Amino acid sequence: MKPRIGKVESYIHEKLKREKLHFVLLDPDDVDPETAGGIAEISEEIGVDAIMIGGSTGAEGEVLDGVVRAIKESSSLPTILFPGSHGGISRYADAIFFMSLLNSINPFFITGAQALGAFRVKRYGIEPIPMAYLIVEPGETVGWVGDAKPIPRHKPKIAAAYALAGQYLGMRFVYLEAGSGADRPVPPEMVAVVRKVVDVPLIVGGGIRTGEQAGAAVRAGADVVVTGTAVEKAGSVEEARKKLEELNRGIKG
Ligand code: 1GP
Repeated sequence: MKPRIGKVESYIHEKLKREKLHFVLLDPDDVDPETAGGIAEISEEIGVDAIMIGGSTGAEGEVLDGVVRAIKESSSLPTILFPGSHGGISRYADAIFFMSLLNSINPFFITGAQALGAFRVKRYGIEPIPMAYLIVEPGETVGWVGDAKPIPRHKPKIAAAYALAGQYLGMRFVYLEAGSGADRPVPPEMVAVVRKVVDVPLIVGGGIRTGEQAGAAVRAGADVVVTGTAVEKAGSVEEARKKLEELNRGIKG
């Protein structure tokens, strides 16, 4: 039996036929529901493609539900959970990156949290999107919390080997993550080497603050660019809009 591709994953594939995509990540530990709703609304207006919701610390329970609901009320963009563990599941989201942190040294982050969360994803009817998640230096909080052995920035072949292993294990997306708030994004040279090796869509995030950095990721071969901190820290709604426009232009050209 073939795996059933859900609505959100089909939407991503359809859009990728025409353009590169921009996902905005909101961490419920950093933004309140009202701010999250406001950012989601602007995101939709300017042509962002989806909202991801999650974080490594505290993005759980009522706090997570409140942010997901506020986003759903303010925009019609797909909402995709980006969980730090099985705690990061909300019944109000459309989909979940059902991800395995392949370069963790702790089996909890490779298969353990996934097993603990699987029944809840099924019960709530959230669309699972299988994804290989790879932490690149510096890795930031998610690298530390996830017991990752971050891939050295100057070793793109290690990233490519893990990414291909993820694809061969059946994962339908690969995510190269420098860590939220990283002072440098994943090097474009690494993105390019991984792009050459894998066939599944490649997501790149962590430390992308400018349109130029977002454009560099796309030119190197990223299909989806994720931005979070740059927008969350914009300071005001108007600044957030400007920042989102700049990042979106970098990605969509
Ligand atoms: C983190 O890749 C995302 O998981 C986004 O990172 O917050 O640095 O944009 P930033």
